[in-house]
This record gives sequence, structure tokens and C-alpha cells, in this order.
Amino acid sequence: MGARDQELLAALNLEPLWMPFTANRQFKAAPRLLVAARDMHYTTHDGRRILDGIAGLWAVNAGHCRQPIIEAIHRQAATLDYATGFQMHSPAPFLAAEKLIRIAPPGLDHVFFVNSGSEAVDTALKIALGYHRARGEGSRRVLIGRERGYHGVGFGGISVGGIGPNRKAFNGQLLPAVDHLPHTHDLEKNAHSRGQPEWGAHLADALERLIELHDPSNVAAVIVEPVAGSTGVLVPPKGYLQRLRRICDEHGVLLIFDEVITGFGRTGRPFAAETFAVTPDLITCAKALTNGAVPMGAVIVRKEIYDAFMQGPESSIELYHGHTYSGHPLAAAAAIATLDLYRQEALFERAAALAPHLEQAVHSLEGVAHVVDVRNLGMIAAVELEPIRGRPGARAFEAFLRCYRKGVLVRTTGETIALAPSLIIESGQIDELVDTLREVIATLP
Ligand code: PXG
Repeated sequence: MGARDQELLAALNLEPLWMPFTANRQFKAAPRLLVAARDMHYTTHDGRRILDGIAGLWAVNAGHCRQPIIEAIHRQAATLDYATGFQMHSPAPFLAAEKLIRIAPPGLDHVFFVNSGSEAVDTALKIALGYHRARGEGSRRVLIGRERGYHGVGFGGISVGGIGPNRKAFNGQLLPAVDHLPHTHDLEKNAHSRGQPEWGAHLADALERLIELHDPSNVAAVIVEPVAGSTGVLVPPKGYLQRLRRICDEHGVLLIFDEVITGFGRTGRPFAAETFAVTPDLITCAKALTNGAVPMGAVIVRKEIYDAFMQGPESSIELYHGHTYSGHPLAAAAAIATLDLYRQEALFERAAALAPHLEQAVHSLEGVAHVVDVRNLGMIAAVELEPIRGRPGARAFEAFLRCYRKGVLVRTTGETIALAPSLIIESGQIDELVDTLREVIATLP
């Protein structure tokens, strides 16, 4: 970064922008700005290189500023900047949908495009309700989420989500017919699990009880993240997702996997559904769909769900839902280039091949001061720290700040430090991430 950039940044007025999920006043007092990126690294406003340990925010799976994606966006912007998807469309979203279903689990073969993970979740919940209604089972309205689930910030997403602070200020205005499964995190039983924990499949049986309680005739769908990300990387116990699937099948309830972070090779396969060999009825995805380059999300559904809507006169609109930017040409062009790049560079296979190295590296942090748990799956890893009494999250946040000063970007949530690097990472860079974490954690208060 040149002196001119620094001058521009010095003149930047930070006040008008209300930042998302950020301690605005604390940040503005000591800002951290990223001004450029390439492959595995960011450049900061003070000219330092930062190794990106979290793929932007679980998004940049092919690494930053990749040439084929840049060119596809440029080409599309210069050819067709925008076309509505309402009663018209442009070619790119059709091609993107076709490419997406090629890597989706068999049977999930129709795609609804949106602009974010939150929109994907709310869209999936609406499709689930509409599906039952279209089949004459309109009483099925109860949606079941899970404690510690994160499904974005729409009213639907925070309702099925299981994060107290995200719901607190809006309590009383959430969706009315919602219930929650217990989360699966238990340090007494599962601390330091490598991959899926052995204990906890039976926690899925709570679904049976919830469905009984509400009566199956009233229950529409269950939504879970296959691996919960935002609330600290909670890997599903062995057999747990299979049990959820079986219980849903027994009661005619739809199963939605929110794969906004687990999609696109993060677990070593295109989707976690394949990694865990459990096929949901709907998948929500976003983030790495365009390698983070243009906002886009998608809901992928089973043929039977799409077909259930395709009734009545052909001139009727089957689903009263959509966004101005559903299937935006720039996003679709970025998605096409991204999916091609994942295939050409075999990045999902690369993730599967690198996962054992990440596992071994991160588990070397067991026994370091403050560390109460290390867990991992695919190219996701997490280190949970003992909290400082009375100051929840403070120790992990301090680790984030110190890592950043030492040239490494990690993500912290509560007491957990998460790693989810781009799938192009080299094994030496994995060691650099973990070695930096080790040094930082050892010096934490
Ligand atoms: N579902 C899941 C599983 C997510 O992880 C969303 C939905 C919402 O996506 P949008 O595009 O609306 O943000 C997400 C988003 C973190 C973190 O700290 C993760 C997300 C967002 C912000 C922070 O891990 N994931």
C-alpha cells in the first residue's frame, strides 16, 4: 500500500457507518482495516500482510482475488449489468443453477437464488410451509431449530436460531410456531474429539419428543447446520444426523441442512450432506458459492418439493417470493466461474487431503494453558478457552487481537477461536496459523 492509501485512510470518517455485529465504539477507537487481498493473504491499512485463517468469513474457499472470477465479473458487468428475474431472466442464473445441482446430493435438483445466507434460510422456511400447504397439509406450520444454531438475521432465521443475544431485543416478535432441539456440545463427554464425537447420537431423540408434543400433523420442518459454525464449531456426534433424518422420515417432516458455511468443500466434499451421508430435503448455501466475491445465496430442493408447487393453471405464479436481485447476472457469473475453479483445481479433494494435517496441527494445542477443548472436521478447527470469570468471551477476543497483530486472522465467537482457511492453503501455512495461536494463547491473561 502506498503513502496515498495511508493518507486516504487517515482522512476516512469512520462515524457514519454502522458496522454489523461489531463493537462500533471500540472498533472506531482502534480500527482494523483491510485494503487488499490475494490468495491466502490480506494487506492491512498499516501495510502489513495477514495470513487469512478464516477464508474471509467462511467464504473465500478458492483464496482471494482469483483471476478467473475477477474476469467473469468484469465480462458480465460490461455485457449485461442487470436483468430482472421476474417473468424474464438472463442466461447466467440458469447455467449457475445447472452447475450447482451437479455437485448437490442426488435428488436435490432445483435451485432458488437469493443474495445471502439469511435470505436463503428465510426462503427455505417459506418453501417448507408452502410445500405442505400445496399438498393439502397446511396445518404443518411448526419449525424446529436447535439451541446454538445460527441461521442468519432475518425474522425466520433468528426464530429458528438458538442464540440468546440475537433474539433478545426482538423477543415477542419472533415466528410463533417454533421449537428447538438441544445442542450437542458437551465438554465432559467429548472434549478433544478428533472429527465426529462418539457420544451424543441420542440427543437427536429429542426431535421425536418435540414432534409428539406438537403432533406430527402440525410440524413442517427441522433446520440444522450439519456442523454449527458461528456458535463455536459444534461437530455432530456420530449417528446424530442419521437419527434426525430417520425421525423426519417417519413423521413426514422436511429436513433442511443450512450449509452456508459447510458447503463448497469445507468438509472435504461439495456439501456436508455427502460427508455425513445424510441427504436433507433442502440445502441452504451462500458465501463460498461465489467465493465471497459477489453476494449470493441459494436454496437447493428436492424435485418433489419443486413439483408440489407446479400445479394449477400454467399462467399462475407458483411461489409468491423473490428478490430484485434473485439470480443477479454478476453474482451468477461469479458463481459459474467459482464452481469451475473449484473443479479445475480439485479444491474439494484438496480439502479432504489437507484435513488430517489441520487436525494434527490443531490438536497439538491440547495441554496449552487456558485450552479446554480442541475440535475439528474437514477444513474447520476450533480451540475453546477457559473464560475469564465475569468477562465472557474476553480471553478469546484478546487472542483474536493478538493474532491480528502477529499477522494472522482468526475468528472468535464466545470462548472459541475458529479456523477455516481457504482450501488453497499450504501445509506450512497451516503450521504458521497454529504456531501463532500457540504463542498467543500461551501469553494470554
Ligand atoms: N446460516 C449459517 C449457517 C451461517 O453461518 C448465515 C446463515 C447467514 O448468512 P448471511 O450471508 O446472511 O450472513 C450464516 C452466516 C461467524 C459468522 O462468526 C458466521 C456467519 C455470519 C457472521 C459471522 O462465524 N455466517
